[in-house]
Amino acid sequence: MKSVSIDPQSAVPKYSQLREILLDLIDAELAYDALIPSERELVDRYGLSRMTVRQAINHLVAEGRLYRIAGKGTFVARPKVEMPLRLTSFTEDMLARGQRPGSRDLERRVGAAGGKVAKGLGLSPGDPVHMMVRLRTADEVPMAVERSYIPVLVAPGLDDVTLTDRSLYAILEERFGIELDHGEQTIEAGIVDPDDAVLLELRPGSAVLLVERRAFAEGRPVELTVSAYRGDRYQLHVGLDAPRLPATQSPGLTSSGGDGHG
Ligand code: 16G
Repeated sequence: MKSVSIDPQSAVPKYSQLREILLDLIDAELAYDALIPSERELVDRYGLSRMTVRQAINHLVAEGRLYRIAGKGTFVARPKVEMPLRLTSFTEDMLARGQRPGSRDLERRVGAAGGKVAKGLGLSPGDPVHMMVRLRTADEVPMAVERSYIPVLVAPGLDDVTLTDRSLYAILEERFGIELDHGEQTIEAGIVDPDDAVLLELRPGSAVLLVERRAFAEGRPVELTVSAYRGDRYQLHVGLDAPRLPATQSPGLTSSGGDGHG
Protein backbone atom coordinates (compact mmCIF):
# COMPACT_ATOMS: atom_id res chain seq x y z
CA MET A 1 0.00 0.00 0.00
CA LYS A 2 1.19 3.49 -0.76
CA SER A 3 1.94 5.71 2.22
CA VAL A 4 -0.22 8.78 2.71
CA SER A 5 2.52 10.72 4.41
CA ILE A 6 5.96 11.80 3.25
CA ASP A 7 8.80 9.50 4.26
CA PRO A 8 11.87 11.71 4.87
CA GLN A 9 14.15 8.63 4.88
CA SER A 10 13.02 7.46 1.46
CA ALA A 11 15.34 7.57 -1.53
CA VAL A 12 12.36 8.83 -3.53
CA PRO A 13 12.49 12.66 -3.66
CA LYS A 14 9.81 14.35 -1.59
CA TYR A 15 8.18 16.12 -4.54
CA SER A 16 7.88 12.73 -6.20
CA GLN A 17 6.23 11.22 -3.13
CA LEU A 18 3.77 14.12 -3.05
CA ARG A 19 3.10 13.64 -6.76
CA GLU A 20 2.08 10.02 -6.04
CA ILE A 21 -0.14 11.09 -3.16
CA LEU A 22 -1.84 13.68 -5.36
CA LEU A 23 -2.31 11.15 -8.16
CA ASP A 24 -4.04 8.78 -5.73
CA LEU A 25 -6.23 11.62 -4.54
CA ILE A 26 -7.15 12.50 -8.13
CA ASP A 27 -7.95 8.88 -9.02
CA ALA A 28 -9.88 8.08 -5.87
CA GLU A 29 -11.68 11.23 -4.88
CA LEU A 30 -11.65 14.09 -7.31
CA ALA A 31 -13.73 14.53 -10.44
CA TYR A 32 -12.33 16.52 -13.30
CA ASP A 33 -12.47 20.29 -12.90
CA ALA A 34 -12.39 19.79 -9.10
CA LEU A 35 -10.17 22.19 -7.20
CA ILE A 36 -7.21 20.50 -5.50
CA PRO A 37 -6.02 21.62 -2.06
CA SER A 38 -4.05 24.87 -2.16
CA GLU A 39 -0.25 24.98 -1.94
CA ARG A 40 -0.57 26.31 1.60
CA GLU A 41 -2.81 23.41 2.66
CA LEU A 42 -0.41 20.88 1.13
CA VAL A 43 2.56 22.56 2.85
CA ASP A 44 0.77 22.27 6.21
CA ARG A 45 -0.64 18.80 5.67
CA TYR A 46 2.59 17.13 4.57
CA GLY A 47 5.20 19.29 6.31
CA LEU A 48 6.88 20.20 3.03
CA SER A 49 8.42 23.41 1.76
CA ARG A 50 6.40 25.50 -0.65
CA MET A 51 9.03 24.86 -3.31
CA THR A 52 8.62 21.09 -3.04
CA VAL A 53 4.84 21.37 -3.25
CA ARG A 54 5.13 23.60 -6.28
CA GLN A 55 7.54 21.18 -7.94
CA ALA A 56 5.07 18.28 -7.53
CA ILE A 57 2.22 20.38 -8.92
CA ASN A 58 4.33 21.66 -11.83
CA HIS A 59 5.07 18.06 -12.78
CA LEU A 60 1.40 17.12 -12.76
CA VAL A 61 0.52 20.20 -14.81
CA ALA A 62 3.19 19.33 -17.39
CA GLU A 63 1.86 15.76 -17.50
CA GLY A 64 -1.64 17.00 -18.20
CA ARG A 65 -3.12 15.71 -14.94
CA LEU A 66 -3.78 19.17 -13.48
CA TYR A 67 -4.32 22.64 -14.89
CA ARG A 68 -4.00 26.07 -13.35
CA ILE A 69 -6.20 29.11 -13.63
CA ALA A 70 -4.41 32.26 -12.51
CA GLY A 71 -5.97 33.69 -9.39
CA LYS A 72 -8.32 30.71 -8.93
CA GLY A 73 -6.21 27.67 -8.19
CA THR A 74 -5.23 24.31 -9.58
CA PHE A 75 -7.80 21.86 -10.91
CA VAL A 76 -8.01 18.24 -12.02
CA ALA A 77 -7.71 17.91 -15.79
CA ARG A 78 -10.00 15.76 -17.89
CA PRO A 79 -8.73 12.26 -18.52
CA LYS A 80 -6.51 12.09 -21.58
CA VAL A 81 -8.10 11.28 -24.90
CA GLU A 82 -7.19 7.91 -26.31
CA MET A 83 -5.85 8.25 -29.79
CA PRO A 84 -7.92 5.99 -32.02
CA LEU A 85 -5.99 3.38 -33.94
CA ARG A 86 -8.60 3.15 -36.65
CA LEU A 87 -9.13 5.11 -39.83
CA THR A 88 -11.60 7.50 -38.22
CA SER A 89 -11.76 11.23 -38.78
CA PHE A 90 -11.16 13.74 -36.02
CA THR A 91 -14.80 14.83 -36.37
CA GLU A 92 -16.21 11.31 -35.93
CA ASP A 93 -13.88 10.63 -33.08
CA MET A 94 -14.83 13.73 -31.11
CA LEU A 95 -18.56 13.27 -31.74
CA ALA A 96 -18.27 9.69 -30.47
CA ARG A 97 -16.83 11.10 -27.24
CA GLY A 98 -19.61 13.62 -26.88
CA GLN A 99 -17.27 16.53 -27.59
CA ARG A 100 -17.74 19.25 -30.15
CA PRO A 101 -15.19 18.95 -32.96
CA GLY A 102 -13.75 22.12 -34.40
CA SER A 103 -11.43 22.93 -37.24
CA ARG A 104 -9.78 26.18 -38.28
CA ASP A 105 -8.10 26.61 -41.65
CA LEU A 106 -4.69 28.14 -40.97
CA GLU A 107 -3.32 27.69 -44.44
CA ARG A 108 -4.82 26.40 -47.68
CA ARG A 109 -3.04 26.33 -51.02
CA VAL A 110 -2.10 24.26 -54.00
CA GLY A 111 1.63 23.70 -54.30
CA ALA A 112 4.23 21.45 -55.83
CA ALA A 113 4.81 18.18 -53.97
CA GLY A 114 8.26 17.94 -52.42
CA GLY A 115 10.16 14.66 -52.40
CA LYS A 116 8.68 13.22 -49.22
CA VAL A 117 5.09 14.19 -50.01
CA ALA A 118 5.41 12.94 -53.57
CA LYS A 119 6.77 9.61 -52.40
CA GLY A 120 4.05 9.22 -49.76
CA LEU A 121 1.30 9.97 -52.25
CA GLY A 122 2.74 7.99 -55.16
CA LEU A 123 3.34 11.17 -57.20
CA SER A 124 6.34 12.68 -58.96
CA PRO A 125 8.10 15.59 -57.23
CA GLY A 126 6.53 18.82 -58.45
CA ASP A 127 3.06 17.32 -59.04
CA PRO A 128 0.30 19.59 -57.70
CA VAL A 129 -1.06 18.85 -54.23
CA HIS A 130 -3.55 20.52 -51.94
CA MET A 131 -1.70 21.65 -48.84
CA MET A 132 -3.69 22.46 -45.76
CA VAL A 133 -2.80 23.33 -42.21
CA ARG A 134 -5.62 23.04 -39.69
CA LEU A 135 -6.02 23.60 -36.00
CA ARG A 136 -8.30 20.95 -34.49
CA THR A 137 -10.27 21.66 -31.35
CA ALA A 138 -12.52 19.68 -29.02
CA ASP A 139 -15.07 21.75 -27.09
CA GLU A 140 -13.01 24.78 -28.17
CA VAL A 141 -9.81 23.38 -26.61
CA PRO A 142 -6.92 23.14 -29.10
CA MET A 143 -5.89 19.51 -29.54
CA ALA A 144 -3.76 19.18 -32.67
CA VAL A 145 -2.23 20.94 -35.64
CA GLU A 146 -2.64 18.89 -38.81
CA ARG A 147 -0.71 19.39 -42.05
CA SER A 148 -2.38 17.46 -44.85
CA TYR A 149 -1.50 16.82 -48.47
CA ILE A 150 -3.93 15.49 -51.07
CA PRO A 151 -3.17 15.08 -54.79
CA VAL A 152 -5.05 17.69 -56.82
CA LEU A 153 -5.90 14.97 -59.32
CA VAL A 154 -7.96 13.00 -56.79
CA ALA A 155 -9.86 16.04 -55.45
CA PRO A 156 -9.83 18.84 -58.04
CA GLY A 157 -11.36 22.03 -56.64
CA LEU A 158 -10.93 21.03 -53.00
CA ASP A 159 -9.09 24.32 -52.52
CA ASP A 160 -12.37 26.19 -53.09
CA VAL A 161 -14.08 24.41 -50.19
CA THR A 162 -13.67 25.75 -46.68
CA LEU A 163 -12.72 23.19 -44.10
CA THR A 164 -13.38 25.45 -41.15
CA ASP A 165 -15.60 23.46 -38.77
CA ARG A 166 -16.06 20.79 -41.41
CA SER A 167 -14.81 17.28 -41.88
CA LEU A 168 -12.24 16.68 -44.59
CA TYR A 169 -13.18 13.00 -44.79
CA ALA A 170 -16.88 13.83 -45.15
CA ILE A 171 -16.08 16.28 -47.98
CA LEU A 172 -13.85 13.75 -49.72
CA GLU A 173 -16.69 11.26 -49.61
CA GLU A 174 -19.65 13.50 -50.40
CA ARG A 175 -18.07 15.75 -52.98
CA PHE A 176 -15.42 13.57 -54.57
CA GLY A 177 -16.85 10.08 -53.98
CA ILE A 178 -13.70 8.97 -52.18
CA GLU A 179 -14.25 6.29 -49.58
CA LEU A 180 -11.08 5.73 -47.62
CA ASP A 181 -10.68 2.04 -46.99
CA HIS A 182 -7.20 1.57 -45.62
CA GLY A 183 -4.58 3.53 -43.74
CA GLU A 184 -1.25 3.43 -41.98
CA GLN A 185 0.08 5.55 -39.19
CA THR A 186 3.41 6.21 -37.49
CA ILE A 187 3.43 7.78 -34.04
CA GLU A 188 6.48 9.15 -32.30
CA ALA A 189 7.32 11.43 -29.43
CA GLY A 190 8.29 14.99 -30.26
CA ILE A 191 8.80 18.48 -28.93
CA VAL A 192 6.27 21.06 -30.05
CA ASP A 193 7.31 23.38 -32.84
CA PRO A 194 7.40 27.00 -31.48
CA ASP A 195 4.58 28.20 -33.77
CA ASP A 196 2.42 25.19 -32.97
CA ALA A 197 3.02 25.81 -29.26
CA VAL A 198 1.21 29.14 -29.53
CA LEU A 199 -1.72 27.56 -31.40
CA LEU A 200 -1.93 24.62 -29.03
CA GLU A 201 -1.56 26.82 -25.95
CA LEU A 202 1.48 24.86 -24.82
CA ARG A 203 4.66 26.09 -23.23
CA PRO A 204 7.69 26.03 -25.54
CA GLY A 205 9.39 22.66 -25.36
CA SER A 206 6.23 20.73 -24.39
CA ALA A 207 5.77 17.14 -25.49
CA VAL A 208 3.61 16.26 -28.49
CA LEU A 209 2.73 13.07 -30.29
CA LEU A 210 3.81 13.36 -33.90
CA VAL A 211 1.50 11.33 -36.06
CA GLU A 212 2.00 10.62 -39.73
CA ARG A 213 -0.95 9.06 -41.51
CA ARG A 214 -1.44 7.85 -45.05
CA ALA A 215 -4.95 6.99 -46.11
CA PHE A 216 -5.86 5.06 -49.23
CA ALA A 217 -8.92 4.38 -51.36
CA GLU A 218 -8.89 1.32 -53.61
CA GLY A 219 -5.15 0.97 -53.21
CA ARG A 220 -4.41 4.57 -54.17
CA PRO A 221 -2.87 7.00 -51.64
CA VAL A 222 -5.28 9.87 -51.10
CA GLU A 223 -4.01 11.65 -48.01
CA LEU A 224 -0.73 12.24 -46.22
CA THR A 225 -1.12 14.08 -42.93
CA VAL A 226 1.53 15.00 -40.43
CA SER A 227 0.02 16.10 -37.13
CA ALA A 228 1.20 17.31 -33.77
CA TYR A 229 -1.17 16.17 -31.00
CA ARG A 230 -0.89 17.61 -27.50
CA GLY A 231 1.09 15.23 -25.33
CA ASP A 232 -0.79 16.41 -22.25
CA ARG A 233 -4.17 15.55 -23.80
CA TYR A 234 -3.53 12.33 -25.72
CA GLN A 235 -2.45 8.85 -24.89
CA LEU A 236 -2.27 5.58 -26.76
CA HIS A 237 -3.77 2.34 -25.60
CA VAL A 238 -3.14 -0.92 -27.39
CA GLY A 239 -4.45 -4.40 -26.73
CA LEU A 240 -1.76 -7.06 -26.65
CA ASP A 241 -2.15 -10.60 -27.95
CA ALA A 242 0.11 -13.28 -26.51
CA PRO A 243 2.50 -14.61 -29.14
CA ARG A 244 1.16 -17.84 -30.63
CA LEU A 245 3.50 -20.54 -31.80
CA PRO A 246 2.89 -21.88 -35.29
CA ALA A 247 0.85 -25.11 -35.09
CA THR A 248 3.77 -27.12 -36.48
CA GLN A 249 6.17 -26.15 -33.68
CA SER A 250 6.88 -28.61 -30.89
CA PRO A 251 4.82 -27.84 -27.78
CA GLY A 252 7.94 -28.63 -25.70
CA LEU A 253 9.36 -25.21 -26.67
CA THR A 254 6.48 -23.09 -25.39
CA SER A 255 8.19 -22.00 -22.19
CA SER A 256 11.11 -20.40 -24.04
CA GLY A 257 9.26 -17.11 -24.45
CA GLY A 258 10.15 -17.09 -28.13
CA ASP A 259 7.69 -15.78 -30.65
CA GLY A 260 8.01 -18.71 -32.97
CA HIS A 261 10.13 -16.86 -35.53
CA GLY A 262 13.65 -17.95 -36.51
C1 16G B 1 -7.65 12.62 -38.12
C2 16G B 1 -6.43 12.15 -38.89
C3 16G B 1 -6.11 13.04 -40.05
C4 16G B 1 -7.32 13.30 -40.89
C5 16G B 1 -8.44 13.85 -40.05
C6 16G B 1 -9.72 14.05 -40.83
C7 16G B 1 -5.07 11.25 -37.03
C8 16G B 1 -3.78 11.23 -36.36
N1 16G B 1 -5.24 12.06 -38.06
O1 16G B 1 -7.38 13.75 -37.36
O2 16G B 1 -5.11 12.39 -40.82
O3 16G B 1 -7.02 14.22 -41.91
O4 16G B 1 -8.72 12.93 -38.99
O5 16G B 1 -10.64 14.63 -39.93
O6 16G B 1 -5.94 10.53 -36.64
P1 16G B 1 -11.87 15.45 -40.38
O7 16G B 1 -12.63 14.62 -41.36
O8 16G B 1 -12.62 15.73 -39.13
O9 16G B 1 -11.38 16.71 -41.04
